[in-house]
Amino acid sequence: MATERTYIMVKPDGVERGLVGEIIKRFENKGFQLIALELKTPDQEHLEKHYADLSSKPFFPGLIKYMKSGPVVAMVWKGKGVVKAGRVLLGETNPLASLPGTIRGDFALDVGRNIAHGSDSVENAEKEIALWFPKGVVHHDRVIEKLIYE
Ligand code: DAT
Ligand code: MG
Repeated sequence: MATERTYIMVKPDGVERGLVGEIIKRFENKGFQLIALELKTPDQEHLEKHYADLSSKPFFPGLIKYMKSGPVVAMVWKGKGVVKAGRVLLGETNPLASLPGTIRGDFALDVGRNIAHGSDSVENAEKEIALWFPKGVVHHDRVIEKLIYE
């Protein structure tokens, strides 16, 4: 059974625009398993930890302000190749460079309002999951597993 996990987050603009269901639907349709989900209002310190690798970037203060502007939907998804596949479902960082059919390609225009986050490596995914879900995730063996994996 696939054990790879990724951290996916609908950002405040995605929540405000009512795109939570749309984003969840795309991960469900693909066959990935939802193993954690919570609506959260992270504080400055938490967001600075999440985006620590970008702290020297000029857009960092604006990024943190935007991420604090409303609730986010924090999720963990599990499945074969889910980290890379999650990034493919999301599209490019810059929505204008994202193909139609991707989340950012279909629903966003500006890099600073790109609707959703997805971990960029297995290692970072595990770090982000530990940060956002310190109490852990749900462990459940789906009955449909053999219809999704050969
Ligand atoms: P991604 O979210 O695709 O992993 P990233 O980790 O490089 O991209 O950056 C995190 C977020 O920071 C990104 O989703 C939007 C914002 N961001 C990145 N580059 C930016 C830029 N040049 N101007 C404004 N915001 C930017
Ligand atoms: Mg990133």
